[in-house]
Amino acid sequence: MRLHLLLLLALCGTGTTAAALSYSLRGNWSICNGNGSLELPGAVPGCVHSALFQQGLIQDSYYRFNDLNYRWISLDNWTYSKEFKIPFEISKWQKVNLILEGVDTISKILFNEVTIGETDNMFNRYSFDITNVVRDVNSIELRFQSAVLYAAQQSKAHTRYPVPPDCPPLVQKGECHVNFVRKEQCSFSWDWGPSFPTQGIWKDVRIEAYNICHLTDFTFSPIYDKSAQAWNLEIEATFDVVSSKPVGGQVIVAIPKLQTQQMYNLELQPGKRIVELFLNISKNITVETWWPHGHGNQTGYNMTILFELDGGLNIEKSAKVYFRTVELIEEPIKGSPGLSFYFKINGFPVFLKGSNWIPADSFQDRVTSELLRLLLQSVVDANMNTLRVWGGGIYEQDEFYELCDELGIMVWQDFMFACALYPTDQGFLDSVRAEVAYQIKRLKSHPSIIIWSGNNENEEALMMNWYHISITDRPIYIKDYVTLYVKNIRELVLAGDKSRPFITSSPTNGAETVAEGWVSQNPNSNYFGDVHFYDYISDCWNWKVFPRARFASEYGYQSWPSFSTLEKVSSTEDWSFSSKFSLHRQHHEGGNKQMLYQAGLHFKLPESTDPLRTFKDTIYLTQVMQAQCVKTETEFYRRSRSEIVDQQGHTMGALYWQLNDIWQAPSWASLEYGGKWKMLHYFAQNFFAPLLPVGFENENTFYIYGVSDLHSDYSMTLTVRVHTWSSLEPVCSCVTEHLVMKGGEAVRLYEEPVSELLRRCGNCTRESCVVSFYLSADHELLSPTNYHFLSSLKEALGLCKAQITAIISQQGDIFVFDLETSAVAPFVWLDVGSIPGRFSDNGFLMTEKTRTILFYPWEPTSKSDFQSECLHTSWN
Ligand code: BMA
Repeated sequence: MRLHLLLLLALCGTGTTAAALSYSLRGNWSICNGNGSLELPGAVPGCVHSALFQQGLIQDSYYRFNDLNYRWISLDNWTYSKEFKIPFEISKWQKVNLILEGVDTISKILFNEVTIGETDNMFNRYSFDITNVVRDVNSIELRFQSAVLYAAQQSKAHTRYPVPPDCPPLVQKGECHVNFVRKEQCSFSWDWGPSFPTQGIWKDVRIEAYNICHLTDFTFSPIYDKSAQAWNLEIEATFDVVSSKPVGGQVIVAIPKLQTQQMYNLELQPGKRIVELFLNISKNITVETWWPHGHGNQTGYNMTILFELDGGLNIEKSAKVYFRTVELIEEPIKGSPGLSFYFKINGFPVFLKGSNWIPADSFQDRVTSELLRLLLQSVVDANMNTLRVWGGGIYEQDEFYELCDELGIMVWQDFMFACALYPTDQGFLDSVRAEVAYQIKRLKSHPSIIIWSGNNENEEALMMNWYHISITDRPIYIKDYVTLYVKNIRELVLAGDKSRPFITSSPTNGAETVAEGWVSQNPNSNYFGDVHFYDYISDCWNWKVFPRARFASEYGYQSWPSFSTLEKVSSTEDWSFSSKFSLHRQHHEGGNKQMLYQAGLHFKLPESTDPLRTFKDTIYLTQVMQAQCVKTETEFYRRSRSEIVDQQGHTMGALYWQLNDIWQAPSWASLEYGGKWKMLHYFAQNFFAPLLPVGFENENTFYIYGVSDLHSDYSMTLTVRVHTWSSLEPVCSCVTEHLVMKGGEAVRLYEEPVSELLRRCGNCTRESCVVSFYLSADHELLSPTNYHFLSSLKEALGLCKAQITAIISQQGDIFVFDLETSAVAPFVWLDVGSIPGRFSDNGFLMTEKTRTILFYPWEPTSKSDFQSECLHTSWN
């Protein structure tokens, strides 16, 4: 048997003492249900659903209607237990703790049959002193209570006034009162996700034993001192000193690459002690800052800290330190009432481009490092620089933030409260306070996190009265709101992390919300803060329907995931748009109808005699519609960055809803469950390009704006082409004089009345022609080729079904698709089913006879794999 024994410290030199021993309790445990009728082995970290599946006792929980079939699992009260021998002499240690990094959620813990504590918050880390109960051979038991039953009890016990919402909308098929339990809020169902309120030990468990003193927490923040023009590092180390006498010694902090080394003397008094160290980095040394993706490098520096304490006790830590500043700028704007809302990174205004992150699976034990890397790599591959970790999910695992640091992804970090009002009785607040303090400590060293935000949409829920609270009762709820997010969460943030801004909610009006007493009359104002915007009725090709806001942190449209993704969790009878399955997986009221309605505004809806063809074409069309809608909206936000129009504008952020999927179902996501790119994600790669020409019409004049996220000005030309739908030869083409694209600006590059453009280009009409355009310099393409439709495609004249062929060849690990088309083709979609990987571009407008597209596989793939898959180049 392999012993999970880890010697935390190297023993070196004479008289050196081991600081601590750690024994992991990961691995195999026993699980049994409430009445003992089911007993099975289960992995830790893990959950009951995964254990049942691994034992073959249930099917894949995501298959067809299993979310309903397996509801019993979360309504039962399960127990996790384990017996183990500690492989070191326990009596030699002064203090022994049981550390649980994450318990999901409500449990009572027995150690050698003695109750040592309880848990009620899956976001907290728990440490229990077991010095007096631990033996050589031990038993541990976590007796869980169903979180669903617990939430119901808590809500019932809250008799003074209701705390809405009680239950999710019926279409979500979820559980009630999730706001009464500190657990992933979307695990009780969401408008894109199933209800799987898991139970289990979802993170690491271990026993730690130590003498003299022990380092329990370690965190740091780089702070730039403007007046001294130098960087400082504030380091905080928390010790549990178990020695009865003070422990003295010294600590040496070193960042070799910055030629920085400092030594401090210490004296630790018995008890819990916090040591604060300030490390000054000489202003004569060049510190390379951390930049978001697309703005510079993500340079980090290795730091070591060595505590040399009395009795030969050495404690060593190492970490990567990144230096960057972040400011949230809220200041008056000329020509517009209200305040700006944008971020400066290292003093440079940055337009935040990206999306919203939700949990990658209902079962966190299935979220592997590979999956995280793949999803986050797809973020930067699509030219994004920001993710908002949305408040209805989880504070992500360490690796998520490490990857964001490494890849240059800025994180807008919500605290985990969403779309609800919350109770504020003392027990609830105590639990939240412990959670928040712990998460700040765990996460604050990450440069990727640029802002903390109190919750998702709760200011709006309150002020727009989503829950029909009578106006006379509202003050009670406002008081609770302020208690939770301002008097508790905000205070903890201010005390624990001075290195980044905090806002109470999203959407919010920022400084205006503060001025109005922490709740604004209209938290979704275009003049302040951020907005969330959804409209499924108006025509999304009309940019005038979108809010000219300071910052759009949520907006989007639904689509269906591809057939190859759905196929894995469905059976033949499910494969139609109106099947019971298609209705079941749609958790947003009217969602399927809305998609067809929006698609129908510009496209003919599929109607093949083959029902499976119709289903696949409908899926495809929902993806076309979603991609085109989010493109129009995002381009509108990007081109609004430098302008004030009708007193509104200076938009400095576009984060669409939502990046990823939790299961295989229709949703707003651009990445399917498992990571496959929807058409929207390919579009995002283009509409988030650092240099982008954006075309649009206003009052029958066609405009092209040039958007630049670059730091300096570049000279280039704009090429504008017009094609008829019926010919691969452009009917006209013009190239502008040299233009200067100003860094960090959106400027008008081109303007022409549509009638003029049509007249100039032969016999064009709105229906027969399409415009495309790109930026280049010295024959080098500097932007994606963008396009503008002059009419709906259902009215397009001369557009015929193109014959497209593909010849596939292999070059190293990459596959080359040489395409040839018989006619102009919009939304050309290459689909290789479930072969993991992505294309260099997809869903594109093909106006040239040939085009080469690359396929980057994510796993070893051979050419023959493609032949067995359907290669699908279609447009209906
Ligand atoms: C907002 C989000 C999510 C939701 C999305 C789509 O409300 O914060 O709660 O999934 O819109 O409806």
